[in-house]
Amino acid sequence: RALERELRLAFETGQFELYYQPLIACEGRRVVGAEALLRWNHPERGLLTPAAFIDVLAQKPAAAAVGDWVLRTACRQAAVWRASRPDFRIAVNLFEAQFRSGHLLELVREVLAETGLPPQALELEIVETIVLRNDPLTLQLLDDLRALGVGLAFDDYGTGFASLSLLKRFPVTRLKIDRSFIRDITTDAEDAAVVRAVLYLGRSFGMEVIAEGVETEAQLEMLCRHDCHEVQGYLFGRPVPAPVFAESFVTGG
Ligand code: G
Ligand code: G
Ligand code: MN
Ligand code: NA
Repeated sequence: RALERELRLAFETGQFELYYQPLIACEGRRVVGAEALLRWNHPERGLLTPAAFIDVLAQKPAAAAVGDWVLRTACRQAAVWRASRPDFRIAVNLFEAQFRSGHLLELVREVLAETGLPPQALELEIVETIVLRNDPLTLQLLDDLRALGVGLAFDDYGTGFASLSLLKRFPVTRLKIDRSFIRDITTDAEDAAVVRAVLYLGRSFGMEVIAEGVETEAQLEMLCRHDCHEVQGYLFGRPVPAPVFAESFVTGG
């Protein structure tokens, strides 16, 4: 398809860019890291968010190359920022294609060695479709990644079909509550119940929990009151280019 060829060309000519959004600890309301998020500087259509291309890209073999570039670029950036913020963590989204590439473990090892980033400073975000395949190689790979010491976060948690038993079998270290549950948390009793249940689940399994899409003080207050560990959302900052992020959250501010 046309979009596929365009995506490949875009990657080869450097039209992809990473934006960074702050991750904030409820305790002390400190910036503890960033999530790297892909953007496409399209020559005609301007800046595109993943909504415009990620589903097509994810299905193509090129996703592995793009994902590997995201991982390497984000880790290099994090290594720079850790010079002024020693505890800084970088969260990177993985494509399923990277799990099938056969070199993900080696790549992560190599990127950590090359950047000097300690493994606990890297968190890989996976969506449940990756684990729902129940593929023994994927399970093994997740175990191996975890054994390296990198964090593994379950992204968009609560939106899919991930059964509770998956949490028992996968070495996940963090749950990211999907923003659809956060939006009405202060007015919708059922959403609030879901969020409290995920927080309880996280605690029971020894996992940390981060809430996405936090836009108001009221949402923040409620999440922190229920011992949510971290939050992410427009209340603290939108995804921005690296220099802007550095100015607001690393060297400046
Ligand atoms: O940046 P934005 O909030 O619009 O991201 C939308 C979705 O696109 C996110 O939920 C995320 O899962 C996905 N996404 C963004 N950047 C990347 C990336 O680098 N790799 C993968 N696999 N997904 C990404
Ligand atoms: O990987 P994931 O799909 O979770 O990426 C986070 C997505 O959520 C990105 O597309 C980002 O732009 C979006 N996002 C982050 N914070 C907020 C927020 O406070 N409100 C809304 N509506 N979207 C957000
Ligand atoms: Mn994510
Ligand atoms: Na998400």
